[in-house]
Amino acid sequence: MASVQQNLSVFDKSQLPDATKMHFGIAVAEWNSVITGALYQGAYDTLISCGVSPDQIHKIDVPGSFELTAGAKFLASNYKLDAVICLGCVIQGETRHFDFICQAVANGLTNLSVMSGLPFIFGVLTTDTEEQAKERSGGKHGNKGIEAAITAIKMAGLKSQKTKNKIGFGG
Ligand code: DLZ
Repeated sequence: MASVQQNLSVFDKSQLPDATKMHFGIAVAEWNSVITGALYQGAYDTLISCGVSPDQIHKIDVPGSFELTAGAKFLASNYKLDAVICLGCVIQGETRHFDFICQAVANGLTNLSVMSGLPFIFGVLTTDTEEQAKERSGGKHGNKGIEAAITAIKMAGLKSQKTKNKIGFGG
């Protein structure tokens, strides 16, 4: 329902977990690079504004959104991270590429999250037009890169909460 949707691009830092000791990976797709560059800037600036220092942020570029899963796994395997943010932009074309790419990256990141216990954040725009993508990467609908960074901090915070309270599937 539209009325209950939250625009996380506008956020209250005081409501977020302390991110100052967290480490993040960011995988960025090169396809539609103007859009994904804006998503990256939004995510990076948000992490910095929440007290994360540049050396706690590890970026990798991958050719397209389809490669985000492999890029994210590479980051998680090579750095000690609290969450991995994956940024891409898939624009509907005339062929079924769109469906295959979106499905693959959504499933890939879900599998990585479930298997590893590390949050892998789906910051992929899936739009009909370039205009819609622009509106969501610093336009009238905010910047989904900012939202992906906030989600990463929240999910990483859950992890430390769990560790503190020793909760888990086993009780
Ligand atoms: C091939 C392709 C197409 C048609 N469209 C997009 C797109 O809109 N956004 C995107 O991130 N990547 C696209 N790609 C590239 C694929 O993600 C992938 O890089 C190639 O299929 C090679 O595996």
